[in-house]
Amino acid sequence: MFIDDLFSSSAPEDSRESYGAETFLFPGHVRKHDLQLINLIEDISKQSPFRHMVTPSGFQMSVAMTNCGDLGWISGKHGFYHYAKNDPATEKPWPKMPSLIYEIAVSAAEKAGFTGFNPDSCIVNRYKPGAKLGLHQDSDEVDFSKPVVSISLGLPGIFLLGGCNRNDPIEKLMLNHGDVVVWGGVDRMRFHGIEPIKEGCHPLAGSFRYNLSIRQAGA
Ligand code: MD3
Ligand code: FE
Repeated sequence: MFIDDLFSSSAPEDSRESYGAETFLFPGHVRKHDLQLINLIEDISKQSPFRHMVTPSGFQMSVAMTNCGDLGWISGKHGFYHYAKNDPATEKPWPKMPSLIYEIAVSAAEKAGFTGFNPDSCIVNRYKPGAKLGLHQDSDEVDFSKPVVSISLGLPGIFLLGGCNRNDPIEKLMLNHGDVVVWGGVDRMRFHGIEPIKEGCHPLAGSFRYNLSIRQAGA
């Protein structure tokens, strides 16, 4: 199969919205793989279950998380965030990154102008209504020249997109089922978060929002 088949829109002109110099939203671009992606999340969570990480201040995050790929993002003792080869819950390697997720990420990164992306990690976030993600930067990866690709599934979420300083103005944008976002370059260190998810029922995902964020975490 051609990589392009894995990431295309039904829109005549590939729709791509810019939210910064190197921030791109591809609305609904993976909707055609939605059932497969939901099934992959189910497989992953059977091997490495969803859990609530602990923040440095000792609180449990409302978002449930797991990972796939060679490296997984975890919080260790005292909420020390880092990437690890093994899932501490199973003491085994994380589930392999499914090729569909890998190919979507590489293809999306290319469409956003990022070549040479070789992701080794995918964080799987699961939000139930009321769950949120506070404003933060992603800074635990080794090489910040590599982009992050995000895939949203299930219930919609209001994404908070700030700038590289915590006090910069924040733009709100809705992330819907099947949306893909790519960030990199000058936008890689932007603060971002997710507002509390509203109640709802999605035909495939039930009362959850899922987000896959695909990264090159190692060297
Ligand atoms: C903006 N997850 O897990 S990735 C995360 O919807 C996280 O669950 C979001 O933020 C979610 O850390 C979606 C969003 C993301 C990732 C990297 C970025 C946004 C970014 C880097 C720079 C700017
Ligand atoms: Fe993040």
